[in-house]
Amino acid sequence: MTEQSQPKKTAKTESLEQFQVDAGEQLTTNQGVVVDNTDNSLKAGNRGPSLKQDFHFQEKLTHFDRERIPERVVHARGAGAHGYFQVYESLAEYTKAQFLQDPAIQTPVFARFSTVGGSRGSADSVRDVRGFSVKFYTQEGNYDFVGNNIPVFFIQDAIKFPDIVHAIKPEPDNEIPQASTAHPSFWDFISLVPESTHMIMWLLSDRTLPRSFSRMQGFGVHTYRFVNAEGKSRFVKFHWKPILGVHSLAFDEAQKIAGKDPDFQRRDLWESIEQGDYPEFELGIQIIEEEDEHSFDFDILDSTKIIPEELVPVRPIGKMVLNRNPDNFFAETEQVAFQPSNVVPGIDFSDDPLLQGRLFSYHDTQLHRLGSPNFASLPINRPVCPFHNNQQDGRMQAEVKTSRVNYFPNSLGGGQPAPSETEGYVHYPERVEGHKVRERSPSFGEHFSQATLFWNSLSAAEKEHLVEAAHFEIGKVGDQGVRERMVDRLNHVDHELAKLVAIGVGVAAPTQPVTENHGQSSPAVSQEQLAVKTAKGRKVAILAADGVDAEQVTAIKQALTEAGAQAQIVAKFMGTIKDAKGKELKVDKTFLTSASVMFDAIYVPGGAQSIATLKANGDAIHFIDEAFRHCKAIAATGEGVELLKESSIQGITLSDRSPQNDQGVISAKIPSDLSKVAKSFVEAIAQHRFWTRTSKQKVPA
Ligand code: HDD
Repeated sequence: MTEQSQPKKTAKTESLEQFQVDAGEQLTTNQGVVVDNTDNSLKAGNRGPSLKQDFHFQEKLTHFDRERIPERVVHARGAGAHGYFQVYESLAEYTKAQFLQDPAIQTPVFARFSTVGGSRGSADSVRDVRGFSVKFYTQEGNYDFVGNNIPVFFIQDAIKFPDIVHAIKPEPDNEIPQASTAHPSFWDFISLVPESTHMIMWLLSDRTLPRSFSRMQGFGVHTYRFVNAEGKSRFVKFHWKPILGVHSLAFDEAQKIAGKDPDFQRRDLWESIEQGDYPEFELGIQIIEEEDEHSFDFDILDSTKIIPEELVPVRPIGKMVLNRNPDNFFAETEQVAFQPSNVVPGIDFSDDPLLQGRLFSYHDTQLHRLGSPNFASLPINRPVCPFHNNQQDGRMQAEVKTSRVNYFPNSLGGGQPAPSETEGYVHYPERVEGHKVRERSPSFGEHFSQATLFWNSLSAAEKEHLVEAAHFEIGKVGDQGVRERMVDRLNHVDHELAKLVAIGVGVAAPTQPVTENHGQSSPAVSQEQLAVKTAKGRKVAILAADGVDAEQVTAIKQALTEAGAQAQIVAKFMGTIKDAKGKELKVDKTFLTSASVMFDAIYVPGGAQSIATLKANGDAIHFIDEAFRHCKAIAATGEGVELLKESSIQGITLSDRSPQNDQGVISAKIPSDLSKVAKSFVEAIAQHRFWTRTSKQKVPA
């Protein structure tokens, strides 16, 4: 990145800089004593036993022994980035939150994206919900948005959270499986908890296989409140939309990536920021007037329900840009502590029983995970506005509080720090009454209608993927009773769906629907509606060997670069290859260090010798077969078309003369106009995937 394109420093960058420590020149102990030798412990004789007085050894080893802290009990695997948020126009009508008033203000943020079930070292690309957390460092204190890439949740009441998480996590006897819901205890729980039905429809959909963190939505899930300066409250739901559109991996691809590059999404986030392709998300809100609270046929406090965008449109209010990678993973991404209870004046809670429990749980978990009530003064968690109170001492208190008083009221400290009568956070004075009961409101009682709405809204390809996911997930359950209960559950959603799933999981198909499908849909939930046709940020493999036609490579590569995509030459060995005229071309990856699943598209340039070599290389053929199976754009020019013919791809017309584009396979045997081929290829890449490619199942990959 050039010096000029370096992102502007934010108040948070400056706050973090105070704590930055460089590697230094001399190795010292933590006490600052210079170390003369760190390779040999102190011994009695050079073959003798080690000595207890070796303070350097003791310090080095004892610190090492304590390097790990407990991982997050959920969302342990994640990646973070710094950036800023800027509102489009003042939202004073709805909220007094200061960071939502002025379009000129850039509020620093730190975002963390995560999987839910896997451990810290698990793979990124597994089928799972993704966490979407944003800490806004506002001038009125930290506001934490702690959401997911799915707008609903498994359960309605926080008291069931330990149960659902136990069911999701590896089973307690053998700790199998890692980072996967495809196991008996998860589906056992789901099959007994009807309120989870809507969520598992989303879980089985492509939403849980995002292509990257920058290509997925984020949702606040709960209904929150906005409160304006006059004290008027309205309900609000939050939605983040990625500027690059919502795109997913193919399931088989995601599973293979988990082995080939377990850091796939973390790497993508990191590299896109390093390259200056900053991930951007637009924040939108749905506003519901207080008097409309009960005007829906579901309860807006029920986190297993969406408010369909057709009923309440989403209004875009601002944009987040992530433009700086963390300096230290542990200090920032691991130690960042998100809490839905971190709100600023103008943003308040609703009575959603799931949210209410979260308001307790996150603070509690940070105390355990970070080990001290002083976690809030860790560099990444510190607000950028002044903060003072009488909370004292505790483990790892790093601040030296200089005041003589640490209580309120006081006279010795001039009565300070004192609460403000004008600016303080005032909880919305909602009127509440009722008996103390352990009950669920009857308005939370209907569990299938929105699951049906979701199913009805999917495209044919999305439905096919969902059924395949169900075959996989429920098919991994040995217990016939659980599988039968799940088919029965899906029969409450849609009869056809239940029949399609039943075939794959060895259960007799239900003969009758439980209820007729209501036939309603909400197009906004289909991610095909949210796809953005751009080749920006896409990765393209150019398969080549000695003798490749460099003119073709250059023309296509240039068009890809102009479209914001990145092209890499993949060959048998690292180093260089020679083009047909003997000029050297740098190899970026080999067939061993990469795989088709790490790219969005493939290009095979001509050159008789290059193609003859690739034809004899099973890895090159497999590259093409696999990319075809995963519905990716493929282009071939000149003799490159011969390599496609050698592969197992089928059901596609390949050109013997003028450029041809059949279902995303672009071929030009006689490439008279490379710019036309390039244009067609870029358009195909921008389409992301050709999910409906008819013959894909026949291709072994
Ligand atoms: Fe949670 C972490 C999102 C329900 C208890 N949750 C956590 C993170 C995200 C979410 C994104 C990771 C934060 C980070 O990056 O550090 N959780 C959600 C959403 C929920 C939800 C969108 C439903 C709408 N969670 C939920 C409930 C409870 C928790 C009902 C408990 C009552 N969640 C936790 C936790 C975690 C957490 C145990 C683990 C690590 C952490 O908090 O910091 O407290």
